[in-house]
Amino acid sequence: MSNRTLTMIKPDAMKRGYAGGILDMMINGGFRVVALKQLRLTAEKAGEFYAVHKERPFYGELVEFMSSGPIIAAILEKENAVADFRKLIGATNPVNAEEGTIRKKYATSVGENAVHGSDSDENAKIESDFFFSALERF
Ligand code: 3AN
Repeated sequence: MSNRTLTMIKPDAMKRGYAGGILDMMINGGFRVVALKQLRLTAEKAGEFYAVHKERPFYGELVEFMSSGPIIAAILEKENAVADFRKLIGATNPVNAEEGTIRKKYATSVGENAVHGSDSDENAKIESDFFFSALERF
């Protein structure tokens, strides 16, 4: 079990000014910020990040959306980080997200769902290395 996960605050939440509120929920949820940056993905980089979804019907839409504006990427630390963070963000589709979750409060649709959270320890490492060098982690 690893104690780190990778999150992104997605373009929809950034555009609506929710970044501060979302970071607040992460920190109040017991997660420590190990690394953090604001950046805009190119379509190519967004496609690379979501390569596992390449065959899914929503892939093109997802790549377009994730490169449509700035995002915040961060590595978060907590015991049992991956599973606990998935609990904090809530279901992929905000309609199914529980009360008190980030997606319940801030997401608008299954595509534009405000935040990303790694789905396994293995992917948390791959995704963290995608965004951050060793010098950017504290
Ligand atoms: P999660 O983000 O909860 O891990 P995944 O890994 O199934 O969900 O999907 C990755 C991303 O793809 C989602 N965050 C969402 O933006 C997008 N996505 C997933 N399912 C759909 C869908 N049915 N239609 C449009 N976009 C979707």
